[in-house]
Amino acid sequence: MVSKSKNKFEKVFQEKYKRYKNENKKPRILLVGATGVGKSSLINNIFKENLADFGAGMPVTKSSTRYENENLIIIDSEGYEIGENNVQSFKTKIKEIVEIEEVHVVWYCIASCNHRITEVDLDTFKMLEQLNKKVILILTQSELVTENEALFMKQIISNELNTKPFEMSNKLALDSVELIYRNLEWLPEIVRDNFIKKQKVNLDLKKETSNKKCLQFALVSGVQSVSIDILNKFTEEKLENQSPQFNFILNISQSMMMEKISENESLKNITELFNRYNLFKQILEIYEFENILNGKIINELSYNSIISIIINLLSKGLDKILKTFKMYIQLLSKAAFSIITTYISGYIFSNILYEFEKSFYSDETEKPISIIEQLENKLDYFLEKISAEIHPALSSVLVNFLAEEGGENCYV
Ligand SMILES: Nc1nc2c(ncn2[C@@H]2O[C@H](COP(=O)(O)OP(=O)(O)OP(=O)(O)O)[C@@H](O)[C@H]2O)c(=O)[nH]1
Ligand SMILES: [Mg+2]
Repeated sequence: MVSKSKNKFEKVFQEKYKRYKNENKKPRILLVGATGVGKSSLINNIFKENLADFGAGMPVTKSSTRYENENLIIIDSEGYEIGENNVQSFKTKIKEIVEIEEVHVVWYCIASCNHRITEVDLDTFKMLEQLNKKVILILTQSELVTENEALFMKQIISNELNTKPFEMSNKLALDSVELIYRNLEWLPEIVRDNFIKKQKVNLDLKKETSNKKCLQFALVSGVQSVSIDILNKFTEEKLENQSPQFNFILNISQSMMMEKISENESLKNITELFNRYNLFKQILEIYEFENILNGKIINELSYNSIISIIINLLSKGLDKILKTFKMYIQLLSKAAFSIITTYISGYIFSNILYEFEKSFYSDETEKPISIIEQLENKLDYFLEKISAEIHPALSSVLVNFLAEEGGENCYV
């Protein structure tokens, strides 16, 4: 009896803890502004997801709804009617929300085409700042006003509210990239990865983040490769006694065409393969690539066929680029070799996803799948481009690594 209730307690505890832990990593954004200024549209533009896709919202207060998906929490507050004298009641409603819900940033929306800031906006914005909230002012519907009108609005805002507004339009071409950076600056570190992952307007940021991961994993690879050499000396016998798991991993690695694995190097290659597998997994997550594959646009092609095209591209790319780096490889240690291969495969992978998504989220009619074909056709051009980017970054990793290893004499 006791143990039954203990189990139940544990189960409930685990569930709650898991929820708490996940929730902790979700950016919490509060939308504020008059009705019809474009709060909901903004969410759709930045995250390429409708609030309705988040599922049924839950009320936070009578006048606000909390939408939550696996990575993000949006609190949508009811807009006020422009022209009505509602300063106090609106302020009170917004205050109630931030007292209940710990929001990370407020996206305060004002429509450019209203040509003025209302008293409600002025007062509510100031109140939020006084409550120590991070408030980002977004001028929506900017394409509906002339350049001069927009300038005028921005001037009023910087005079009255002492903040730099971000201009948005239906097409979103304006300040969306800067808006993303401002959010990152203000969001707590623990939720930043989820924000980078969910936003769909600054793909360069995804590339930057993936690149950092490539460096991290490349260095791990280098260190692993050195320690495995030492480990090998002591465990040679055990290695020859191959377990089923061992063979299984060997098979996967061979079918992934990452590298030809020679028998005596297999342990090192397996740790490296795991490392690389984890790197790929994280890059996929940064780009939220599975969403695309499961999405509406690609249905003619299956998940598997796209993955196999990517892997094919990746292995061709790796072969080709490694030839460029042959000089490094001959000169440097095994550790450096692991660094180079891990880094380059991650980098190519990230670039493939980057090109793919760029076409996916752009308004051009070009189908993403044709991008993959183009990449295959223009492989040389594509790889040259990447090669040029890899060179400086990789040199700096190698220099750091070798300096730590005391291997300066490898430079010759
Ligand atoms: N031209 C233009 N229209 C926009 C823009 N943003 C939103 N709209 C349109 O404005 C209308 C209202 O947009 P919503 O996103 O529903 O506005 P909201 O602030 O969420 O409105 P409420 O939830 O009712 O308070 C819709 O018809 C949108 O299509 C924009 O940047 N440019
Ligand atoms: Mg709305």
